[in-house]
Amino acid sequence: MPARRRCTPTRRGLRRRARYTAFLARIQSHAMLYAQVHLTLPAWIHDAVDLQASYPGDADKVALAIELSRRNVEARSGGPFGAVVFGPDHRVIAAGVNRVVPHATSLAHAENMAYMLAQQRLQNPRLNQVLAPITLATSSQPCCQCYGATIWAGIDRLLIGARAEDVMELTEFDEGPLPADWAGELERRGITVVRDILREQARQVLHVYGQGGGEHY
Ligand code: AZG
Ligand code: ZN
Repeated sequence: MPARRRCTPTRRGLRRRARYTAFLARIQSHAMLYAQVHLTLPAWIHDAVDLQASYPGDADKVALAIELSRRNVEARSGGPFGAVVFGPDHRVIAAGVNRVVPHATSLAHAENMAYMLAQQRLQNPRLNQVLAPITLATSSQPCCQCYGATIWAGIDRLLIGARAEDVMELTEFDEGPLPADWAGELERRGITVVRDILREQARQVLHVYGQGGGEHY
């Protein structure tokens, strides 16, 4: 293959650099006041989630959350986490995957995405004021941020695949501090917690992400 020649920048290159410099100057001077946030799931989510399907068992529900985490890694559309909100008929109300890096938003964890989208669909910040019981299935134990969100989202059951220690063993994510009796605190607020559902499958996705040198933050 012929060696690439270093050449002087083209006019197009210079224009692009000038636009980038102007963009940096604008954000550095805080000239733009942002007044809205737009968060999305990746386009593949429509192939992965069937709103008509029923997921009757706890393992069926967590299996879907793990499958979303796997696809998110495969598609490089975010971190190795998936979560799904289910209604009393065992059908999906909303799904979420981690979108932190694509959206430059530390709040965009899988569980938070699923809660926000379910709240928009039901038009209520407390999901179980509309339908009950509401279940959240998550591929990994909620981090400290999503733990807080779980208290106020209005769910009745929390189904968990991998543990926080699995996340921190297999990847470089920091899951943050939780109350020593975090599960008891949820139970006292009426949220049933079931852990270690398909834990090995959930760990496998974390392992693949950790080995692949995927981004963490
Ligand atoms: C995370 N932990 C969970 N459970 N979910 C996410 O989306 C995360 N992102 N970083 N740690
Ligand atoms: Zn989280």
